[in-house]
Amino acid sequence: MAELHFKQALLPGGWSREVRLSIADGRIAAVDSGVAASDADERHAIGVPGLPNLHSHGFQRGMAGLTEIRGMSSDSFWTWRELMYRFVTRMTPEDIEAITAQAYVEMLEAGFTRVGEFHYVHHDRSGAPYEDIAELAGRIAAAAHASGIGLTLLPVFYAHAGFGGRAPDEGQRRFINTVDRFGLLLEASRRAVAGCKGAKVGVAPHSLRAITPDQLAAILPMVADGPIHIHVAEQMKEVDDCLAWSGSRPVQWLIDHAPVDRRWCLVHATHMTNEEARAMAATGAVAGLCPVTEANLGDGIFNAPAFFAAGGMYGLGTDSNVLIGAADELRQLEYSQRLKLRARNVMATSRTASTGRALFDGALAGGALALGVGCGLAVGLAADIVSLDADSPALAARSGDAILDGWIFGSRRSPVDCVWTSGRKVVTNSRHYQAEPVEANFRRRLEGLLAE
Ligand code: NGQ
Ligand code: ZN
Repeated sequence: MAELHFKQALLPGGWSREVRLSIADGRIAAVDSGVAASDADERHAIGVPGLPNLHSHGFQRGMAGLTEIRGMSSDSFWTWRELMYRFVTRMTPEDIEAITAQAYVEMLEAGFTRVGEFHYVHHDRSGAPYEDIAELAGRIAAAAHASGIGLTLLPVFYAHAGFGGRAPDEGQRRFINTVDRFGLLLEASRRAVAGCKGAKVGVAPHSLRAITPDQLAAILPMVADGPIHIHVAEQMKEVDDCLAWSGSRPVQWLIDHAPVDRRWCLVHATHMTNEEARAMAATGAVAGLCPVTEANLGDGIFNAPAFFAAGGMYGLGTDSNVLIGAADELRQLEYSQRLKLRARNVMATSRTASTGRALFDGALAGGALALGVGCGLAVGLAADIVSLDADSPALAARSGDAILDGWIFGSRRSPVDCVWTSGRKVVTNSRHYQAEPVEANFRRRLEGLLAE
């Protein structure tokens, strides 16, 4: 049994002073407030729950900063996607594992303790399945295992290049499955994550443009429980194509034709009318917001006022992993709304006047729901814990919610000090215990990939 003591910690009911967390078998076995530290306790100043990162494509970390050069025609999400597809066609399983491990180490150092990996690169470079059809799912699991991050694997079903069942492009060959082969892949993926403690497996129809309604109906029953994730309404072209195909906008189509509920995470859901935002909030589905990537790709700005007024849930994803930061995602979410609405403290609520606290609470609850786990520093839950450095200048003389505001809005250097996942301490002094070898391997793999 390990005992951690915090001068102050954010518990489900709010901030408490002099908190001892007892950890057994990777879970929080007891939470005691108002108790002085004993000699046996490992002492820290500030404790907060680790955040879930509900949407990641780990391999895309390898192309961070490599797509910021202007092309021949005007650049867009779609020209970025061409470059991404080119990167995809080169990677070996070893490359994918090394790059993903680097991404996961960075996530842990940023304060994320669980990742939802939206995993769609399944096949070899020619597009043929590997001998073990879940070879690459196994590589993701290995990266998660090596880093210690909690894993919710979301095997992706991808079949088409556009609405109406358009034949897939050459650049998509590593993603493509039939419904039957996807069933086998899902089974094999469950086996592939078996060695990863606490791992969960959900399912992810990639997007309405990559599947048909019949395929969607066929794959949903393949997971009796567990999260269901889908990309939706990220780009205006997708909205226009969906309207041309069905007469409905994507979020509306999904609500009308699929059993959308709390098991669902609608990733991006950027372009919603007020009516769609209210309808989506009523389903209980989580909006998977990826503010840094959405800014990088020029997606647009989420319809926050309508969605949150209707009580909608949201969580955060680092998606393309162009920059991995929990505070960065939260800040970008708030700032994009401020710029659009020409207002301040948009995400603050009547319950929590502090914007940082409202952002943090929202992302914790929605992220955990979307990844199929519980959240917070509470008895019975996984001991996923982050300590913050009280000596960080951005946190000077702060307590309670002001700590979160200082971290999110005022820190240049991250104050994330130590991180525990399932009770195991994997980050100390802001550094992951495997950061060096993982980074060396990442560098070697990238040098090979980019030299080709
Ligand atoms: C993805 N990215 O799954 O990585 C997609 C592009 C595709 C975003 N939607 C891939 N941001 O559409 O085929
Ligand atoms: Zn994505």
